[in-house]
This record gives sequence, C-alpha cells and structure tokens, in this order.
Amino acid sequence: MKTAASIVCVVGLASAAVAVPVVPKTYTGQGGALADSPTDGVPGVSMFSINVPSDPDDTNEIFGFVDVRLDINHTWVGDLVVRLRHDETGTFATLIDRPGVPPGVVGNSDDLAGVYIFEDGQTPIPENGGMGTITPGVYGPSGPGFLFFFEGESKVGTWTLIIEDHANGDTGTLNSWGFTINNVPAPGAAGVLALAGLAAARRRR
Ligand SMILES: [Ca+2]
Ligand SMILES: [Ca+2]
Ligand SMILES: [Ca+2]
Repeated sequence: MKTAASIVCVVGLASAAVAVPVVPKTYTGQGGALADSPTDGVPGVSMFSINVPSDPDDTNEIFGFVDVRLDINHTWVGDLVVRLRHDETGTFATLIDRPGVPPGVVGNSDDLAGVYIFEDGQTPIPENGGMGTITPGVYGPSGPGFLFFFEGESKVGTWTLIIEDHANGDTGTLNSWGFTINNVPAPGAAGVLALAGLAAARRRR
C-alpha cells in the first residue's frame, strides 16, 4: 500500500509542474521465423512493422532516437542485412550489414542468440567471428544510415524492420523487437518552463 500511495503522489507532482518535458517512449512489436535465402545471392526477406500513433500529450517530432532492440536468434550473422525503415519518409538505418562480407564471401559465422541493442556511437557487430556467438549487448549500427538520421521527422506512422538473409542454409527467428524515441518537448511544456524561469528572474530583482 505504501508503494501505491507514493506512485500517486509522484504522478500528481509531475502533472502539476510539467517538469519532465522529454520522456523516452518505447514501442514494441512481434517477431517471427526469418526467411532463409532460397539460393546464395538471392535474399530471403522478412519484414516486421510497428505502428506509432500520434502522441496526445506531446509533440511528434523526433528529438533523439535512443535505441533499437532485437531479441533474435540466427546461426550465421554474416548472412544478414538488418535495416529499420520509417515507411512514411523512406529514411533508414542499417543495423547489421553482413559482417565479414566483404572481404570474405561467407562472412562472420558467429550466431546471434539473445537481445542486441543498437545505439549510435557504439561499436558495430564485429566483422571477424570466432567466439561462436556474438555476445548479447549494446552495438552500433553498421551504416549506411544511422539512428540520428531520423531526428526532426515525425515519429508517427509505420516503422518496418527489414531482415534480409543472403545465403542458403543457416536461418533463425526474430523473437520480438522494439525501439525507444525521445520527442521534442510540446510547446505547452516549454512555455510553462519559460514562465517559471521568468517568474524566478523577477523575484531575484
Ligand atoms: Ca554459426
Ligand atoms: Ca559487410
Ligand atoms: Ca541463411
């Protein structure tokens, strides 16, 4: 009961003061079996979409794209090209681009097994394998296209994760996925903060 009471108190304070204008929001979607390449060089293509609705309490303009999370298993990461596309604008980020290809033909043979988080500025999935499994954790998009490319766009609409498998034999499953976005603060929230600052300045005179 103590916990419930304190939560109500915190919500009341936040809505009265409008003190937290930038709140990251997370959107999640389901996965499924990944299409294998029918023959080497011809990609099997799997697409998974998340629809982001308009925000009732905030602007929709992307201020910071925090991360993309994939819960995925696959037995040969070098088969895969993974992109996130904002369908309304065509802007995309490439999270994985066949690690180890080129210079090799078959690429990094390591498996994916777990949750992989992609953030700009982190080190991409390695080109060279050897551990057997890519350690789940935080990696950078390989490019071309990075998460900051989405900044300034409206987040509303359809976001599609496109997974291409370019070599026959090894395959896998996307268990689930999602992403987290910051918005530009709503004008109302910014106005309240500006008025608070003005009032404080006048009091100091
Ligand atoms: Ca493998
Ligand atoms: Ca590559
Ligand atoms: Ca394959």
